[in-house]
Amino acid sequence: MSIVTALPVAELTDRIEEIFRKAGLSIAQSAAIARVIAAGEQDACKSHGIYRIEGCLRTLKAGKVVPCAEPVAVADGSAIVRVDARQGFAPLAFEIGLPHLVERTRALGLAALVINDCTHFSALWPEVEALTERGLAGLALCPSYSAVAPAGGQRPLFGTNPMAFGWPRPSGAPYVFDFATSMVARGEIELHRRAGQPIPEGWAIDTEGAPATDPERALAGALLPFGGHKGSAISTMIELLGGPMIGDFTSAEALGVLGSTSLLPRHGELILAFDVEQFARGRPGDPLARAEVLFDAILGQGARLPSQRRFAARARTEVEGIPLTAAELEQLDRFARL
Ligand code: NDP
Ligand code: PYC
Repeated sequence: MSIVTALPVAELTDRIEEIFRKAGLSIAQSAAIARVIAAGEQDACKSHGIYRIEGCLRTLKAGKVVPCAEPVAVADGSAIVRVDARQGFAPLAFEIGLPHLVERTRALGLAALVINDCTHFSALWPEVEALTERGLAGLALCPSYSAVAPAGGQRPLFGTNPMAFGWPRPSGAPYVFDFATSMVARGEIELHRRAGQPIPEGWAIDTEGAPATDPERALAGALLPFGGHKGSAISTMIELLGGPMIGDFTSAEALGVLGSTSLLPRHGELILAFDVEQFARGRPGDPLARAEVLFDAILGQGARLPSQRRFAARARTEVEGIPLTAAELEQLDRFARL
């Protein structure tokens, strides 16, 4: 990858926001989207950085997402906060629901944010990190659209169904993991296709059920769940909690409504938040201090914590700017001219 320039985070964020403003999104929608896409680039998460702009614009052009949607939050004093995204993109809906979720969690110890009718295209760590920044633990999940075969099956059924978890730490970066429940995110396979590179065996199968290393054949066939039947079951759980339980689409239903895998799907998202101190109240030991013992033990074996790579990239890009190739810069310029 030949890097030609490094853009300051704020400049990249402004450029992305401008692209979405020009495409007809409201200021609030554009700004929220720009923040998550720039954050993806800042953390060197290429499968959910500026690469995603094209899919968002395509989905917009196809009329599958409402550009100026104004999400509405309903917090009725219960543990469940609901945000109707009104068929807009997810980032603004989350930002609107977040203060309510935090307030409910501090009041009750445990609360949930249900987002309905949103197009979610980004990584999930921004959601759980927003909670850890406020001293809470969090779990976020959402279906997507059918792209992954169940373990033992051969046809797409589950989405790539991501799940992220965050735990606040007394100092420094939180403990966060965030992954698709397929072997990799579909975006990763799309990036291989774009680069003309094969994918490792074990990520996907072709339409005949044979191992696929050609990204084109993999995308036409099915991705595989991570961890065999275990990943398959976790993915099923995400379908259930992030679909029927919150009155929203399963991945199969989302694909049925969308009718194409070239656009971004509309579905729901579930975010659970935990006030760790309240859960541990009356029990021996400080839960956050005890967690540090666990993290130290992981690191003590020479293993790394999830998100360490991301946080290192974040620290680096804050100082050096976000490295972009000539092709990426050209793409940003092209989108700005649309
Ligand atoms: P990866 O497999 O790249 O990474 C998964 C997680 O594992 C990250 O937290 C990563 O940390 C961590 N990790 C990787 N290697 C190690 C290691 N050796 N030791 C410890 N931890 C490690 O992610 P995926 O391809 O599965 O997913 C990428 C993104 O795609 C996610 O952000 C996900 O939310 C997003 N996605 C979004 C969807 C949507 O519908 N919106 C659908 C599917 C995926 P680190 O980042 O530091 O390497
Ligand atoms: O990379 O699998 C993926 C994905 C689906 C929706 C957003 N990202």
